[in-house]
Amino acid sequence: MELDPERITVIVPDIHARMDLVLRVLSHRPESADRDEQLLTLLQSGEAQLVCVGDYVHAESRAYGRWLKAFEEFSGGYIEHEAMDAEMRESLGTVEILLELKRALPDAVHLLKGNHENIANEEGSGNLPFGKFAYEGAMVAAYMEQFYGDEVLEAFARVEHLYPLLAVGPDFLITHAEPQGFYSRTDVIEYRNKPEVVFGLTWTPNDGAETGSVEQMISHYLDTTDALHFGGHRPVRGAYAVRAEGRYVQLHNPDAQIIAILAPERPIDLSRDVIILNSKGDLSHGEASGEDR
Ligand SMILES: [Mn+2]
Repeated sequence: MELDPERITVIVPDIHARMDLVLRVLSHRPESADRDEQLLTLLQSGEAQLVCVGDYVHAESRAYGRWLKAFEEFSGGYIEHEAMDAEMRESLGTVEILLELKRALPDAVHLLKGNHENIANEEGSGNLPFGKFAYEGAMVAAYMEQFYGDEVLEAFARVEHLYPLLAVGPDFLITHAEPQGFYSRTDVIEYRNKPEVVFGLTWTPNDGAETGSVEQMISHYLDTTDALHFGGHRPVRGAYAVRAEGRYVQLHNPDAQIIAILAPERPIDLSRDVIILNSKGDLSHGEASGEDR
């Protein structure tokens, strides 16, 4: 997906069913804008564009206790389903907000695919079944089948398969995960027939990328060598972490609300452009910690 080089770009990492994060982003007033307006207004006027890096569903560790209760409900065939209802309200509510935005502002809102965009919990097409705190993938697929039916489940899955994998800006790239290898323009455009491209841009663990993959991606897609590649996927402790010799920027801190705002024709400066909207503790800006948890 080619981004508009003349708009402000707002990058939102892994949302994981945090509806409040989406609302806070939309009401944020970017300092780099020409006018003091909320992002939503700037999206409507065509001055800004929003890129979400994927992973819209599944509350993470903040809902650990609820996942354990929901697993008991799942094991009992959802005769009781209070905990899972709460989880699904947040997950489906987040996707509903994002898709309403996409439908209203198709040129200004871009939703990339993450590894959690796999409602059917399938293995194949670059997807793997998901389970971290419980059997989230299986639990969600069963819930969808039982309470919404196959038709809704299949339609939801079709939308997920259509989410793009890569956004190309003037001096930056955005994917869900660090590129595991190098994927050419043709590979990415033909990703629906190339599961290895889907997998390689959504699942890469820390230290799982081939040496030089980010640098190759940047030099293939962009004219400038002074560019960065942004992604989410693996949690970081500070505001962001850098890998791949400083070229790959990881934004996802599950305990905070962190975005990046890149203005056109202004060199990227992470200490200024990574914005902490909200955090529980005192996050030192720019502290890098690429540790997985
Ligand atoms: Mn992910």
